[in-house]
Amino acid sequence: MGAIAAEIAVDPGRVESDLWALAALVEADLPGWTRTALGPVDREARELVLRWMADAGLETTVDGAGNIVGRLRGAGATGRSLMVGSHTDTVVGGGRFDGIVGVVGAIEAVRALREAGRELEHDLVVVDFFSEEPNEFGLSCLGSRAMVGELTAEHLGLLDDRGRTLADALAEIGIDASALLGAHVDFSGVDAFLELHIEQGPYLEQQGSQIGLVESITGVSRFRALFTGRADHAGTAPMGLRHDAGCAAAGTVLAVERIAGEGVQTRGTSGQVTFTPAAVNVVTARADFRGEFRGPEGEWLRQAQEQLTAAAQDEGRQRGVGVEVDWLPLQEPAPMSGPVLSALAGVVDGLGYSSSRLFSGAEHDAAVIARKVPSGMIFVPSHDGRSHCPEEWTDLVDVTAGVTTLTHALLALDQQ
Ligand code: HGY
Ligand code: MN
Ligand code: MN
Repeated sequence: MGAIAAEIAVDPGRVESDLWALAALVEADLPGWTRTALGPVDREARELVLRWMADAGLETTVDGAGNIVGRLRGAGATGRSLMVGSHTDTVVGGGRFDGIVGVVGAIEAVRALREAGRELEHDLVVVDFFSEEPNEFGLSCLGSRAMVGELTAEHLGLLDDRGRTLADALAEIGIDASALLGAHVDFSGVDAFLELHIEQGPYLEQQGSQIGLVESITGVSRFRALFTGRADHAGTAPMGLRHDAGCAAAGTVLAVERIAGEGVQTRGTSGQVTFTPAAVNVVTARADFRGEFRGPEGEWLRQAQEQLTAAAQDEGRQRGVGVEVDWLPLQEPAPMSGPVLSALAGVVDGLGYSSSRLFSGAEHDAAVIARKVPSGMIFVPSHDGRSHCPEEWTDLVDVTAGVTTLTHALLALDQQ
């Protein structure tokens, strides 16, 4: 590590202790390290983050969208600020690092700067974004979207598989829908946003790089497909007379895979598949599943939507099965800020870390905030490229390198 890091000491012990404290707050009846945003233990984890922020000297609030926001006043009376943060909610069966590294790292950066007596000119705003992972309504980055003013009453009317609206689900955890819609922030005073995050892929480990500098973040297009057929006896209903919703859904799931396989750096995934009745000797009357496409080009994502919708309708037509495909608003690919990327590259070189530039196939709050503020992401390697699973792992030495980079990047951006 280079000389410039010597005077500011990020404490690996504190970082590790915080990571494991959050890892202990999980839904015990679910696999991996599960802490879903609308789940039972998220509230306890968020109380812990609030306390860490306050102990680090941040003025804390929770905004109308459930985002935890900590502010450290800067020395300059400029009213300008730098924003940094990530999320602490997980997918079901997730790991201990996705998002969490970015929140723990941001708080540790504040501690390290204060202990070194380094005061920024800018205010420093640390955010634990609410509900970054897709919820049962298929909507991800809920807190950051609310912050940039992208959420609408239409989003609040989205239904989960139980017929509950998003507004109802939020009310159950004390988030008022109108407060959510009013949580948008005036970003005109924010000069840059940084997010530290695990790569969640294999590239950095393959390259032997300690730090990843993200050039752009994937676009995402999610949908819910519903197939309505007819229940029949599995033994007596002739194959040619069936209206098998399950087969129509299965054909569409394979179409997701086929369409995504035809693109460049594109991905397609189907999940949450439900057959009703779930009986081995009854022809499936109703089937539904959620799916998504990802890619670096918005135009490809729009074409994939059209292709998939057509494929689903064709699967339905072949079987006399009704088809509905509902698309969520497309999340456009997000280029990171060139000047922020250059500043990050200078910091990494100054610290003596090896680094690679890369595209992020994972979505992040930074993709949303980047629509308002020059943004950058710092990645640290994921062991075996695994994430969204219990095997998710990043060595503490790599997490510490990421937090050190984040800390010095804030200093560098403060001086720009
Ligand atoms: O799905 C993602 O890429 C992110 O983890 N929400
Ligand atoms: Mn994730
Ligand atoms: Mn994440």
